[in-house]
Amino acid sequence: MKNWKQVRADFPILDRKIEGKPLIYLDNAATSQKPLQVINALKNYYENYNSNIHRGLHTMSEEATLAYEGARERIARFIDAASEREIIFTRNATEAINIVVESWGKHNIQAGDEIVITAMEHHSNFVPWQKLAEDKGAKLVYIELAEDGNLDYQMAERLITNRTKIVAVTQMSNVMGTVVDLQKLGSLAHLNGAKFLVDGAQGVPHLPTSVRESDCDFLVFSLHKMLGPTGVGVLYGKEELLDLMPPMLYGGDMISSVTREKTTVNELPWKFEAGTPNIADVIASGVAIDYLLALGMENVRAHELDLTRHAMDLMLKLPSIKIYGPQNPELKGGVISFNYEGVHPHDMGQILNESGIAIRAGHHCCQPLMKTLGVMGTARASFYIYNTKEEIDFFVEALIKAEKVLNYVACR
Ligand code: 7TS
Repeated sequence: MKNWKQVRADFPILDRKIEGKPLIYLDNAATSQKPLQVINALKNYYENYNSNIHRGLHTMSEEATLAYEGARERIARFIDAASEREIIFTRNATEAINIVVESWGKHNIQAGDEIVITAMEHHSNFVPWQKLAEDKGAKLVYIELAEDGNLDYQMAERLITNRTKIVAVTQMSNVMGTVVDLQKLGSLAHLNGAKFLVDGAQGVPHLPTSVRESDCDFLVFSLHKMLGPTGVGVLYGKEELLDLMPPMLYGGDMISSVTREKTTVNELPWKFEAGTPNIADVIASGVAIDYLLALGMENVRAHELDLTRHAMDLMLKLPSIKIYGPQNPELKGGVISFNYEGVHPHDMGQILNESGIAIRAGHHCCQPLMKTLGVMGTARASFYIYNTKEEIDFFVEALIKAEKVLNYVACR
């Protein structure tokens, strides 16, 4: 058994008060909080060895290069990549998807081809593909949700065909927490000669993830959702694919030699990392990965499942709250989207904030999914390693209180 109370002590922000009440942070799907270890790594870099990487021969530059490349190695290990050459640092998951669209999609998708996504994609794994499809005369095809809130895998079997060039799906819905069967979709993609991209922005921070097990061709995620700083994302790609893809940005650091006549592109992974990268934040991201590795992702998943079971148990007893997506906690991550009948989710968010509870309300960058669900938006609570059952009890009590206030307003 992990000591989760001890974990909490590593997060100074959790001592904060909001509206005079202890902060209960349930907006982890938007971004996670950062432990002292990560905050200190940033401070240590700027206080002790701030320098540019890959170029200086001086001690500090060597230290910074080692720490930066060390973070890459740890990330490769964390997602079970075959080599750190397959790990490209980007600004966030969104930029990583755009690199695939720009550098792989533009050269491999033609008129009449099909791009398969799901009805629950975040705009980041939707808008770039929609634009590419428009530009190329290709077709976007959607795997819809089944009655039970899961993906309709029978439909996936029908939709993924030899016209499909890529299947691009989220590992976990940022709205409903729905966990996707990657092995199933990946093998359908590969059986039909298509590539397989996984948007791991919500999955990688919360679930054990192995790129070799899911056999995905690309995986993208953002470190700020997994204890790291903002400004660092990852594009994982199979080496043989990345090797064939042209760089997206040209300039310093992505070259191996330049003459007036010709530039030779650097090898992987640096050919995709033009210019001075986000050195401090990448180094601190390596520390975030260490933190998660020390906890063990199986334990992280088990803790969140425990919290989700508890929350679903209590919330399903509230008659006027509707919960979207799978109702079985075993099939979802620690993300619960709900609405109180007749109440705008923003009002719900505001009332909860008065009790010190931070949730997100709105469309969660999933407008097409909102349309499918027939709502303008939802209120969303999302959990992470430092949340406790006591916080969930408090949250559900606040929901009950909110219900009374809203009922009173509704009846007047
Ligand atoms: N994909 C998914 C599934 C996401 O949930 C998000 C961010 C992204 C991509 C984009 O990540 P970024 O780091 O590039 O911005 N999701 C959310 C959210 O649910 N609330 O705020 C951000």
